[in-house]
Amino acid sequence: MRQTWRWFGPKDLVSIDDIRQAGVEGIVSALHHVPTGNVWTLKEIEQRKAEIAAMSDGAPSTLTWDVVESLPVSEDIKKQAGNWRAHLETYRDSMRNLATAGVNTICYNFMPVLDWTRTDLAYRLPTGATCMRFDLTDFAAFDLHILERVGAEEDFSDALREAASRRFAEMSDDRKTQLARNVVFGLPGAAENFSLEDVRQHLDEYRTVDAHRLRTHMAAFLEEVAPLAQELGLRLCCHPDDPPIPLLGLPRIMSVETDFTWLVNAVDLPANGITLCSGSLGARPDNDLPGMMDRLGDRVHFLHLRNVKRETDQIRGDFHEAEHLAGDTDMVALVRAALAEEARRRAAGRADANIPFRPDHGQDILDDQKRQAQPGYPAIGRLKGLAELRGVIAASSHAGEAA
Ligand code: DNO
Repeated sequence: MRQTWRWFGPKDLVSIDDIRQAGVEGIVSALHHVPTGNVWTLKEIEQRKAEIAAMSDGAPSTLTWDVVESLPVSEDIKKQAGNWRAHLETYRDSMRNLATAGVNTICYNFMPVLDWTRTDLAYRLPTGATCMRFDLTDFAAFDLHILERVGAEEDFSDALREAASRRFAEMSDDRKTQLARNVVFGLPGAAENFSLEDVRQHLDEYRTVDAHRLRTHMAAFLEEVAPLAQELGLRLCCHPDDPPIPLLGLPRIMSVETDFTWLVNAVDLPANGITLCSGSLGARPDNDLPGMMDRLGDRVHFLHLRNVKRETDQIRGDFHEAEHLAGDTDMVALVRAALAEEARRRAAGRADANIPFRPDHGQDILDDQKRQAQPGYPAIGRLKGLAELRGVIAASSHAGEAA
C-alpha cells in the first residue's frame, strides 16, 4: 500500500519538510486557488509538482504528486445548467494536462452544494484531544433557524425539531456564527466558499433535481470523462458523500454500496473508479467497509483510512472522528481486504497493484493544538494514525499472513 499525505499547497502549515519526516512516499494535492470550472494549466500543475519535489533548503524531497484531490466538478455540471458544457470541456482539458504531467489518479465528488460538513471542528474528548464531530441536533438547528430553509421542517421528526429549537434558543451569537461557518463556509478542500445567501440561491436552483435526476447528470458526466481517462491512462475515483445522508433537502447519491455498484457499472471501464473513504461511509451502520473493499476492490483507486465513532445506531445520527484503530470500522479487516486486493492485482499483473492510501484526518493532539493547521489535517494526529496503520499493514503483510 502506497503511503500518501494530503498537502494543501505552500500555505499549508504542515510543510513538505514535515511530511518528509513523516516518511510517506507520495503527496495528495490540488490547485485550490484555481476557481472551479477553470482549466488547470500545465504550467500550474508543473509548479505544484516542483513545490512538492523540494524541501525548504532546496534539497530533493523525493516526494511525488500521486493523487489529485480534488479536481472539482462544478455545480453547473451537477445541475446541468448554465455553463455545464463548457465546464465539461475544461474538466477534460485539465485531465489532459494532468496526464501530460504524469499525475494519474484523480479524486472528485458529486455532492451538491456542500462538500463534507461538520458541526464541530474542535470537539474536546476526555483525553484532551480534540476532533471533528457531526451533531444532528445542531445541524437541524442550523437548517431550521439559521439558514431558515423553506421545507426544512419536513426533514426532521417532531422530537428533533423541538430539540433543535431548544438548542438554538440556548446558542450564543458566536456559536451561531461558528456553526454556520462550519457547516457551509467550506472546510479544507471544498471547491467553493459559499455564503448563506449563495446556499439559498443554489438550493433554489436544485429544486427540480432529485436523486434520480442527479444520477442522470452524473452518468452524463462519467460518459464524458471516463473514456477519456481510460485513453489517457488516468484513474478517476469518486469520493463518497460525507456525511453519507441527504442534507438540506438535497439528494446525495454516493452514500452506500449500491451507489458505488451503480457508479462502476454506469461506465464499465477500469478508469471509472472509487475513493473508498472509511470515515465518510463509516458514519452509517449499514455500510460494511471490509465487505465493500472485497466486492468493489478492483475499482478502488484510492483509499482514505479514517475511523468514526457513531454515537447512535441510526442511519442519520451523531458521530465524531475517532482514532484510526478505534471507532466503529474494523480497520484491521479493511486493511487486510485492501492487501488481498493488492495480491489479486499482482497476480493479474496489474500496474496499479500498490494502492495509494492516506491517513485521513486526525485528532488534534500535543502541539497540533498550537499549530492550528487546517481543520482535520493536523501533523501529529495524522502521523499517529499513519503509524498505527503502518503497524497493521506490516503485521498483516508479515510472513504471508495477509488475508
Ligand atoms: C475531507 C475530504 C473531502 C474530499 C472531497 C473529495 O476531508 O475527504 O473534502 O477531499 O470530498 O472530492
